[in-house]
Formats: sequence, C-alpha cells, structure tokens
Amino acid sequence: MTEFPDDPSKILFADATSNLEEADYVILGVSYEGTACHRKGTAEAPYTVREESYNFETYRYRYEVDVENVKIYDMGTQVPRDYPQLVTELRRSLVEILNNDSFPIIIGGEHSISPIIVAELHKRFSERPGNDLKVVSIDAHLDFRDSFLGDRNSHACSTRRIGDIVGYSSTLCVGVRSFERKEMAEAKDLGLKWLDSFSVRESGIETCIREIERFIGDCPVYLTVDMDGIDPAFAPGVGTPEPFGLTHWDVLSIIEALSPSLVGLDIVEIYPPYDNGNTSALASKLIGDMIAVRERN
Ligand SMILES: [Mn+2]
Repeated sequence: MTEFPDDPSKILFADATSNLEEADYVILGVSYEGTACHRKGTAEAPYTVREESYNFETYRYRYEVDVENVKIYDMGTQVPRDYPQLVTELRRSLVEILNNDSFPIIIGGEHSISPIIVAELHKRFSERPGNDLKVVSIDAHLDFRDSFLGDRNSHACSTRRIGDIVGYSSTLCVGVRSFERKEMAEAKDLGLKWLDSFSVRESGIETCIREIERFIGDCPVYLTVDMDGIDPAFAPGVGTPEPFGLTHWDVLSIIEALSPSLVGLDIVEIYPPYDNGNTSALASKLIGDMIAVRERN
C-alpha cells in the first residue's frame, strides 16, 4: 500500500502508482464550484476523497481483487478559475485519457462538470454505429432546468445539458426525489427517464436494476454519481441534502450491475466542510469497489 504523503496538496489516490501510458484507470480531480448556490465547499472534495482512500485495504474482500495490482494513474487536480477554463482544461485531460484507452474516474467538484465529460465520450462512441452512449445519473435532483439564475451551465441544469448531448431518452436518473413542477413537465415531454427513490424502495433494488439493464441494452454507459442521491443518513456531507434517498447498498448494487458496460464515472457534489469524513470515505470506497468489480469480471 502506498504511504500517505506529508504534503496534503500532493495527495494522490492510494495505490495510483501507474504512469499514464500503462494505466487502465485514470483518476482526475476537478476542483470547481462556480455555480454552487446553497453551500460552498465542494471544490475541496478531490483532496478529501483521496485522503480517505488511504484508509482501505488494497485487497477488496468482496471481489477477491487486490487493487494494488491494478494499473491506476492519478493525474492530479484541476483548479479552473471560471467555466470557460473548466471546459478547456477538462476536455484536454479527457482527450488525453481516452486517447490512452484508459477508463476516466473524475472526482468533482460540482455537477456542472459532468456534461463536459459526457460530450467527449459521446464524440468517441458516436463514431461507432450501434454504440450509442447512455448515461445513468444517481441524484436527488432532476437538474433539468434549461437555465438556473440565468446560467445554462449551472449544476442545476446538468441533466438537461447531458440530455442535449446524448438524447433525453438515453439519460436515466435514479434516486430522484426533488422536482420543480415546470422542469418535471418538460422532462416528461422530452422523454427523460427516471426511477425515483420511492419506487426504488417500494419495488426493491433488484427490480430497479432489471429496469436499468433494459434501459442500457448493449450500449456503453457513463455513470455520474451526485452524492446527494444517497440519503443524508449515509452521505451527510453534501451541498443540498435531500432526505429519503437511496442507501449506500443500493448504489453499490447499481455499480456492480453496470460495471461490465461502464466507460466512465464521476462522483460530484461532496461538501467536505459539512462532512465528518464519512461522505468522502464512501465516495472513495465506491471508486475502489468499481475498479475491483470491473477487474473481477
Ligand atoms: Mn443533486
């Protein structure tokens, strides 16, 4: 296991000891919170999620995989000063990761980073007919306003912007439970799909996973995890906590089910100032487990 570094700004994800050329997985932090409205602080999350990664055994008992033997590279953290710089830098890094045939794992930052990542992936897959990219978004919020406070690139518009790219009916929101009336009507009209947290609880995660699998078919899938999709009891350190969410078990089951089809992952909207450490730890664990379950497959 890699040692925890003395200088916190140099913290890389534990066991990310590969170089870019050999890496099967590339981790990138994006310290961006340009449109966060309710609480500020999510820009610190790329550092706290990495800090927590040193707590876990490299051997993943559930999957019988030692992540120490997996080729993981940590690119460090981008700190863009505004949205245009975010787009330029994130796109550049994504091109580098995808040209290297590595699997991108992005630690936000706020949810507005996700459409930029999806756009790059979509570009790749739309060149291969029959391989249309699907997006699964775990989130408490529908994030489907066309613009919020005059900003179309607000984190409150992330699902809408993702749908603009891959198609609304190729986007599935899981765990949603916060809708503005007008955005819900527009989402219905445009064919966005969602499984709210109440139906996940009522029909059970196994039934929901079968629905998610039907939605995916044979297509590649990008997964974006807004940590507020998980109930605040399990993930309290988020910018906009919303009770009656998914459990951490639900999210692990979804990651396990999607893992063979996954082509990228982001985890966003963690709010370290209100966290006792456990939200960052959960995010870190989900990243390691996603790698381990893919390696087992
Ligand atoms: Mn959200």
